[in-house]
Formats: sequence, C-alpha cells, structure tokens
Amino acid sequence: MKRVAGILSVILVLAAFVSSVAAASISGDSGAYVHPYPSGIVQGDLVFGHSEGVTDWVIPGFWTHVGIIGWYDSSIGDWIVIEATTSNGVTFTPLSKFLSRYDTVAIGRVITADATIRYYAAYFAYLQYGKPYNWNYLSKPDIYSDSYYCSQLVWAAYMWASGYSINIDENDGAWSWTYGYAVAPQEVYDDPEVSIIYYHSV
Ligand SMILES: [Ca+2]
Ligand SMILES: [Ca+2]
Repeated sequence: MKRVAGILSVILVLAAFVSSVAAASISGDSGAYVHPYPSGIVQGDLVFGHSEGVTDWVIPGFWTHVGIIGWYDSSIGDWIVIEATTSNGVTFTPLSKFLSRYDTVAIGRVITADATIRYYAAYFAYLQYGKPYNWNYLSKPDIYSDSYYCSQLVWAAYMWASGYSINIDENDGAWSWTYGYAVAPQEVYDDPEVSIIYYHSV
C-alpha cells in the first residue's frame, strides 16, 4: 500500500508539472477554446475543466480542474472564478478566461445548499486568496489549510459553509484505488449533491 502511494505521488507531481507546462503553452496560444457564455449561474456554482492531451493519462478522472464562482464583476461584465492553480495558488480568474482554457467545460450546482451556504462557500474560498498550491494529494485533505489544490478548495468551502454537513467528495473521504484519500475534480462532479447545469465541448 505504501509503495503504491509512493508511485501515485510521483505520478501526481509529474501530472501537475506537465499540466502547468501545457497551461503555459495554451495561454500563449491565440486559438483559445470558445464556449457559449453560461446563463443562469449563481454565486457558489462549481466550474469544471478538461483538456485533451498529456494530462489525460496521468490525472485520474475525466475532469482535471475545478473552481468556484465567487462574484459578478460588473466592471468587466464577467463572473469571477476562485481557483487554486499550480502556477498561482489560490487566485481570481474571469469566467470567460477560465472557460477558454479547456476544450470541455461544465458547471455544477450544489443542490443541497441554499443561497446563504453558497455565499459562505464563495466567501471561504475568497479568504484563501494568495495561499500556495497544495501538492500533497496523499493525506486526507484539510478544510483549514495553508495551501490548497483545486478540488480541495471547493470541497473545503462547502464543508465550512455548511457546518460540515455538505461533503462534495463523492466517497466522503474514504480510500479509493483511483483517488487515494484525495478529493478529485471528478469526485466533486460525481457527487450526488452536485447537479450539472451546463456542459459544453468543442
Ligand atoms: Ca459526498
Ligand atoms: Ca475521495
């Protein structure tokens, strides 16, 4: 078990590295992906991204990234996504820019949360701004942490906002051979408390 965990660790670190290299090349590419701008989204919704390429075989699950809708910025006419990225840690990104990074995108709503819980989930994520990326996928993720990976951030946000009653990890932190003890973007997507309200692939 320990050896498997060690191998998984190396693979995940490699995946993150390859992913950041891929992201850098995409951001320098004028041919960004185009998706219809989603309508009817609300604060606290979850945004998922997937890209074809080398990351597919190293990051378990179809979805490789997830962020949370923070607020609407009327000065730029765009929603702001709060996300933890390998290159910038916890950061704010316009939704249109976020979507353009991925060939396939989706938005999920936490249907067991009311507007107040969604507000506090966004607020929790907002408060983590500037914290570094968490490379430790092996331990159980902490809600209160000095670093976050993408799906840990959105999971922690809803755990905190709901008084620990809304756990958007599909297996609620149990061990799995695919994801270890982590909460992966795919597990958030698969959680029964998350309903997909938007999906687009180019
Ligand atoms: Ca769950
Ligand atoms: Ca899990």
